[in-house]
Amino acid sequence: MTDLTVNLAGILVIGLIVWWFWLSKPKALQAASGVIDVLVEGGVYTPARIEVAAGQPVRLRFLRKDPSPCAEKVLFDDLGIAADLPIGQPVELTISPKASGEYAFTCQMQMYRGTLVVR
Ligand SMILES: [Cu+2]
Repeated sequence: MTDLTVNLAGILVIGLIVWWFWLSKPKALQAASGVIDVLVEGGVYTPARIEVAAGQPVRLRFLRKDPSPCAEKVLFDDLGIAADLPIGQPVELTISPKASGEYAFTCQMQMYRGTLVVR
């Protein structure tokens, strides 16, 4: 009986973590011009959804405040871009997406998740 309770509690916690990291909706949408600041803190990129125009280079400046090793890299898998993010030091990436579409950017464990929307 006690084991069952513990298991149920564990499942509940896992469910909350899944919801928080994978299912909660991105909060922000931002049109691009110049440099876009992306804050890396508290398990989310802010903004987590960034809209840019196709064929134009976009500069994203990541500022990591989260000391967790989870946040130490940002990866744009589909674009072949990866960068280390030192704590408290802005890291600027210039990205030139050619084709429109949605490009995910994540930490190396895919807990931080964002989307670059190219139109
Ligand atoms: Cu991570």
